[in-house]
Amino acid sequence: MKSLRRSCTSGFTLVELAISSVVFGVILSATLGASFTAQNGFSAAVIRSRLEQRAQRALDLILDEFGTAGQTGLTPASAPPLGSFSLTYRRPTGIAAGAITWGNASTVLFEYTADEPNNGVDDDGDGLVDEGRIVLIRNVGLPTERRTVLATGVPELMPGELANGLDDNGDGLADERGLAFSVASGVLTIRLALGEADAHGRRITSIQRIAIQLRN
Ligand SMILES: [Ca+2]
Ligand SMILES: [Ca+2]
Ligand SMILES: [Ca+2]
Repeated sequence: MKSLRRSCTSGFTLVELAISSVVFGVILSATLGASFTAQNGFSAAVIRSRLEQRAQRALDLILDEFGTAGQTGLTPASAPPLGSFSLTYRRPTGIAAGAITWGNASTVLFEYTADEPNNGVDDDGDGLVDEGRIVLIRNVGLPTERRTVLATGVPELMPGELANGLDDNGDGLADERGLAFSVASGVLTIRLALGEADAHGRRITSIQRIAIQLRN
């Protein structure tokens, strides 16, 4: 090494050049790797934040619908470990001839869409398989029935859950969907998952849960 350096003091030796380029290559690839990872983390954080906002907005709209509900009139009122992916509420409006009179029914439910049928395939190519959406239906079954989409990108099963009759993800419900309602001790719990795939096809999911004390 020393003899080589002495013989070529004005610049790099071939050996030094080779080492320099290897080191430069290592530094360059390490830097590229770091920025690639940071960018991935950034885009994942952006997607997660967007999903949280979307889920919160959907839950706020569901709260508007069910926030003042009583346990009577709520169908189904599934107790854990059972959950339901739809919930219908009919508000009592008064009493006539000794019987409760009921207002129009509102339903919030998970449903598959025409471009993403339930077939184990990502038909719409968005990186999610058999995802669905949440729809609010007011005045159910009447000519005035109105449907509003509250959120899209809802996984058909909650992350970590398999369709096997068990509570695989340990959240207290078995085989729950990305939208799940359950009622216990007068409290309605709503679980909602929203998913999106990032530019590399990795699925990012946000899960929100709210509990509402039902009126008697
Ligand atoms: Ca499908
Ligand atoms: Ca899809
Ligand atoms: Ca579960």
